[in-house]
Amino acid sequence: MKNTIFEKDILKGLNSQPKRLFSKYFYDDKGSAIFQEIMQMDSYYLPGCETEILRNRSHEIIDLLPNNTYDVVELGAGDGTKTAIFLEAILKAGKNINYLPLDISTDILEFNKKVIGEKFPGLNILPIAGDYFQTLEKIKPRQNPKIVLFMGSNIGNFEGEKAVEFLQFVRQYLSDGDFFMLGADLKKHPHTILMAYDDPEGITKRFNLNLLHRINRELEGNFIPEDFDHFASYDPLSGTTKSFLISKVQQNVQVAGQTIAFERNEPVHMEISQKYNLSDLVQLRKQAGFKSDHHFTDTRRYFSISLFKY
Ligand code: AVI
Repeated sequence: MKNTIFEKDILKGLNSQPKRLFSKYFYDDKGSAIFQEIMQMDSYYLPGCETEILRNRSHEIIDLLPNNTYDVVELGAGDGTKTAIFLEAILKAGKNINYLPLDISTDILEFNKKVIGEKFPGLNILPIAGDYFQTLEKIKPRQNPKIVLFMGSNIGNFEGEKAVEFLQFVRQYLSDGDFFMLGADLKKHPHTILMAYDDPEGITKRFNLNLLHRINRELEGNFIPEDFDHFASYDPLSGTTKSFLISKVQQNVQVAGQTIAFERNEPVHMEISQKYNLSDLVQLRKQAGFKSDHHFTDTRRYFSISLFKY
């Protein structure tokens, strides 16, 4: 019964009107590899901007941290390569830190521990595998003040109120003297944003279609991925990027023993990637119940690393 929740979510989404699939399921091994390709794309400006801020402004962020000792907790830590820049700066500032990378994937945590461990011998690294709930439960009893990192614009993949609910949820695990550090993508020229999600090489298309391959493999599906196009949109008023797969033909697809009917040109909504103004981030911080905020942007003001105080 390995795929019960996956199966339930996929069938629920495909039986909804409009049809829906969820981007949290993009990241099987193949999907994670395609995401690495996306991170290298010229048009996907996000990692470059975040890296620039970490390189140039980490010292300003660290100046706002009054304690000498911190547990640096990273949600969805991934391979830790960008975080290494922040860790280097915080160690250089003479603070004592422990690094707690949290991630659903044990493989990526092993890699993270190797990369960070080689770069900072002697740093105490405590990887914790599991979903956000399981992993945050484990860090709760620790006595050191915490800086919880949630980087890479991952917040943008929560829909609407879910972003606030997630921050409220994380805040429950924090206490006085703790900080939350958020990497968020900012509203900018719509063409720039659209190019990031609609690359001419078709890498983002492959990223979306990979979920159909995954459904075929894991849920006895018979999707023909070539029968679907990728379509991305950005609404400059709401700041919401949406991606869809579009059925090119009228067709019936089998998934886990069910028949799903698609009209010609019918969209399947796959993902949202929310973009913010600094004022939106202040609003988010207030709604989540944090006391204060500071924002550090790159020179083009494309991206913000925002520090919220508990
Ligand atoms: C992981 N997440 C922040 C990415 C984003 O920008 O929303 C996922 C992604 N989807 C398409 N390209 C990248």
